[in-house]
Amino acid sequence: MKKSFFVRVLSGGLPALGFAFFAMTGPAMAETFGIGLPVSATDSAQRINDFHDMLLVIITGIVIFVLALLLYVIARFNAKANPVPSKTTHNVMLEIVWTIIPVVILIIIAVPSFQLLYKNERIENPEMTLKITGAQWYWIYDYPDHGDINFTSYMIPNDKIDTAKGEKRLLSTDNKVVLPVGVTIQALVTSGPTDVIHSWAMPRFGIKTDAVPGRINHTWFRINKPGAYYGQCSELCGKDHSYMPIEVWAVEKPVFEEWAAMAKEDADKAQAWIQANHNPAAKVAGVAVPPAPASEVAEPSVPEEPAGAEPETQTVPEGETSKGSDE
Ligand SMILES: [Cu+2]
Repeated sequence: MKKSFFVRVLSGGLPALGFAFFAMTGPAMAETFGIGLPVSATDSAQRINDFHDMLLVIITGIVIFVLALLLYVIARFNAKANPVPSKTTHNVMLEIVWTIIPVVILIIIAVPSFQLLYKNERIENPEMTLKITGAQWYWIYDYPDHGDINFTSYMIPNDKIDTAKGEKRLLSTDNKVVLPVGVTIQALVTSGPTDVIHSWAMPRFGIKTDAVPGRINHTWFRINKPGAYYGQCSELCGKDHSYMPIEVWAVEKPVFEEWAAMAKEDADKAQAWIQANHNPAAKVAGVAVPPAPASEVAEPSVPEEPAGAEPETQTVPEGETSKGSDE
């Protein structure tokens, strides 16, 4: 007789799936199934991931051990199997053991946990500074070491998202936070003097730092791999709390230097240049972005804005796409 679907799944499919599941590494699990922590982009985030994995092994062992004890007690000492219960009330050896073992487990957890805190908190010779200011509901970025570059970063509204450029709904911003890879960056995080508390969170960097008005918090990171990285405000800050994402573009150092030199003079022009020529978001999305002709790069077709206008319209790509589709 033909095996039923259920039997075939149980005998072949499930073990194969189970094997594939356990054979996968943490990063593969994160990318394939969306479970586990995001793939780390800094050593700090990697240390957090490793610590998490170690804890997972320990708690899994404890859960299995306690479950096995429970099952044994249920089977061995129920009223039917054990009609005459023992009257034992104390066992000195047992009490010492079940106090000492948990203490040892806690020490095993505490030592790497303090190491992790120490390593992730301490900044060793930062090579550059990024100042991050939270505002209702966008971010302001300053690069004090690069000629006071300053720009705001707003979420791209849903109807303007261009997936061909690798833009992501609710995550992509008009101006990107361009940063170099392999450089120790100290981040000074604060909030506008008349604003509320925000929080600059970047999961793949292992960072979440509160932006508090009148106070400067600091953190640091060193990005290992070029790419587009996304984060969100992580402190309830008002009605558009969920619409002030963070988009970091990590690029090679020479590209960053070129961008910084340009941004010092004209931040909008530099954003247009980097978005046309070095778009890591598009590479992630599997779309190759052809470099823009030199003429366009030199003079991006941004309409002049009156001072104080909403910065939503300041990106160049909009102009480019409408030009392409109309003709
Ligand atoms: Cu916020």
